[in-house]
Amino acid sequence: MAGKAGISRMLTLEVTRVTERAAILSSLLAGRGDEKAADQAAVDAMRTELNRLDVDGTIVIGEGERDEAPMLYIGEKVGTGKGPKVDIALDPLEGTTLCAKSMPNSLAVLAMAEGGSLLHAPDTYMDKIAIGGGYPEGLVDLDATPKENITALAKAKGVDVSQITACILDRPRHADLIAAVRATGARVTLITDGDIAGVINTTDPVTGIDIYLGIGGAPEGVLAAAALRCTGGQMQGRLVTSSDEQKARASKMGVKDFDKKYDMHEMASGDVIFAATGVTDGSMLEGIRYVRGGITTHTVVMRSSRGTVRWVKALHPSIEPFK
Ligand code: VTB
Repeated sequence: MAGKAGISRMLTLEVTRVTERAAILSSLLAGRGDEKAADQAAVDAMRTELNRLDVDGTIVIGEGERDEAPMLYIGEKVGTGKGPKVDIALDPLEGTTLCAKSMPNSLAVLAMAEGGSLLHAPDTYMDKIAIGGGYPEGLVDLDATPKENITALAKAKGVDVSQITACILDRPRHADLIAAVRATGARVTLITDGDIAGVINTTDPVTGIDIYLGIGGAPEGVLAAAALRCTGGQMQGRLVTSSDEQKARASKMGVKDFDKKYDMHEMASGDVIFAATGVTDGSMLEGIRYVRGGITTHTVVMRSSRGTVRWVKALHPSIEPFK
């Protein structure tokens, strides 16, 4: 049955299967110190599964541009071609280093949306700000100072600033940002990688994260926006293009205004399905477990048109895919 906005809800389960397979196959390489191999396993699995789906899919956020990524490159057609036209954004293994080192929070991630509804983001950086649901629209803003944002958030949450936790990628480029947030009295949780999870964490009170701030990958920004479209919350992003070469990449993707501040609704519009399966254990999801009788996966899959968030725990009796 096609939903009002045109993307079948039946695809929710199909998309789950795709991230499950990518997570299982990359988990075989978790903790073995080889990022490339772990990533490749996820890419291969994701591509194989995507090509079994009855969709006319185009990769809009993928492993890179055609000349640098042999598989799941931007513009690659996937699926049998028989179904609806869909845009696909993916990160087969978000946090390759985390997986290779068997550290928490590596995920297999995919978003599928009606054709033409995901921002074609270049492989550059993006400055991001995100908060969870239930706050007045426009409460925080990418152009406001950390102090303004944190103070407004504490007031709206009804707590002292010292009770606010900001999640930031631990990078030298964020030294001033981290200092400014700490100077407000708020707490900073630093992450080494994985800012898709960092953004999504703002939507889940158990994580203790109230706000995500800072510069990470632009593709990861679009994937996070797709997730927030489903869960509720607010996010803004702005591309960071520091060289002519990066500007040229952005232009090639159709970006006209390099300084544009994108709202999450502009990064992911229309009907969106988002799925993430844990590879290693994380703040949101359990990682892959090898148990008696098979392999367990833990996936969150959500759909924007209704705002349904499903947590899917699956037992796969064998590593072989079901034909
Ligand atoms: C983030 C993070 C990723 O890249 O987007 C980050 O979410 C940004 O790039 O997991 P730098 O590492 O250059 O700061 C990752 O760490 C890796 O894709």
